[in-house]
Amino acid sequence: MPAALDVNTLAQFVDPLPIPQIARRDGFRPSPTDPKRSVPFYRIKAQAIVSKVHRDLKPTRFWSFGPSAPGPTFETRAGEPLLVEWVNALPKEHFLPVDRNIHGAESDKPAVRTVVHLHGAKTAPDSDGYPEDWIVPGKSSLYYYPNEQDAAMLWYHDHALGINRLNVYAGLLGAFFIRDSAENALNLPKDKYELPLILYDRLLTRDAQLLYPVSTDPQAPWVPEVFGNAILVNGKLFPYLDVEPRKYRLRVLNGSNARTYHLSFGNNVPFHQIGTDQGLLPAPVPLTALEISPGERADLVVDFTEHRGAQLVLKSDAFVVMQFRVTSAKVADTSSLPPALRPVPRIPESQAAQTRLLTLDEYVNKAGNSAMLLLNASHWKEPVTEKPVLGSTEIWTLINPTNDTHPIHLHLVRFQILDRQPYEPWLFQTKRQLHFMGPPQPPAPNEAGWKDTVRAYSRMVTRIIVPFAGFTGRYVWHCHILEHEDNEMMRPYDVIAAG
Ligand SMILES: [Cu+2]
Repeated sequence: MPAALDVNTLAQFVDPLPIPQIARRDGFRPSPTDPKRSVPFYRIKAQAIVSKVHRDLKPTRFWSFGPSAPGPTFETRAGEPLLVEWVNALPKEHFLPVDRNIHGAESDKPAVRTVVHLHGAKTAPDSDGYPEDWIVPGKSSLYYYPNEQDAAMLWYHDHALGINRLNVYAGLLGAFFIRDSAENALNLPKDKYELPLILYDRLLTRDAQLLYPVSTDPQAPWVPEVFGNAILVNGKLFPYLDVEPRKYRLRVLNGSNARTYHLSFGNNVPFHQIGTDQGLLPAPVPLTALEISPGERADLVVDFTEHRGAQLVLKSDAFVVMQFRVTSAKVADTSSLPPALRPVPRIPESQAAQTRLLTLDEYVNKAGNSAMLLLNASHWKEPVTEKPVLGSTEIWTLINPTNDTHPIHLHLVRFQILDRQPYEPWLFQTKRQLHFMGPPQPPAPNEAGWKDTVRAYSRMVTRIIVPFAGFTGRYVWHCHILEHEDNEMMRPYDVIAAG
């Protein structure tokens, strides 16, 4: 493998934080559900680009949606549908190592395939980016997004079976905001005071190219997780941002393959979390540190008023992420941080029509290394076993005997976390008995909103309550550690019509 870059040799805070441009409409098209109505139409091309991640590095090759990675940010409003033609304009060869042992990426499949999933969207199955609905270079898919859901930060990314981890690592992702009047009425910081912070770590070589590692076994190149040496924010390494001494709204997305961030400004600088994956929390939650796993989003309000003239560094564990330079000018901040945001009524457990026990399983090879992960001990190709009824509510009990946290994502739906409880894995594995080792722990206040991705912690039972609403048809649920998802911690599920 080529040598990795020593990022500590680079100057920090020499590049301004880039803000992805807003996606531009390419006209209007008839609505597929109501041809008398015309809806905004976008054409977005997945293509190869080069981009400088740092002032002192050579340009890096990426694949992106449009001319930059991350791709353009969609801005839309609840109830305002739109159409996107996702075009595969990628080269014919992959520049990252495709593992032909992985399901769906066998040697009879084209190396370059893409399909786009809008994470967090309530979308019909034929526009949800089913992993087998990939297209090859030269083809495109027209997807319809009704946006009939609360204001939230969603994100779009590649979801192609067996190579999703490579395509997202290459840069195929971007942000998608839905706004609504309830959010507008809160007078939160907006326009230039509201910024996406799209985080992903990448392994960079000394000549600043993406390195996707492989195992030492050429027969099985898959690695169980990829962690980078460089944390990029909106595509830059160690960026800075000039801010005014006032409130800012930061929309954080963890778009990493495997890394969980623990973000803080150091010195216990307080901030508030006002929203989670699927929109606003009931009330702002004061924090000094934020844990965020792949796939999750956090809506933060940071008040720089008390830091006039200071420089604050955002860190994650030992990593420097970015710098905020607070100007010393006096400014008038007319935005608010209201004490109440949006009601999130807790769903009573009695509402659940069914409870499913679902295991998160890891399998090791003879050398003791991780070789594969499954959901409920089932491969992707096995018959569908989860068939919730449209309009019903279910409890999904996620049993995690592994040593990893798995961020579990369900397509189509939003859910609430009921609790997490430590249990004894061996008893469950041998006798299928759930023996708890401690009391159930309710979700932290900053998780007590609508979620679409939940951290299932090691040796814990994590319970979520899920109303299945929107559409019938085939969707997927999976771990959002992309190496796990590809091999093959992902399962189809069917939403079925009430009998
Ligand atoms: Cu996982």
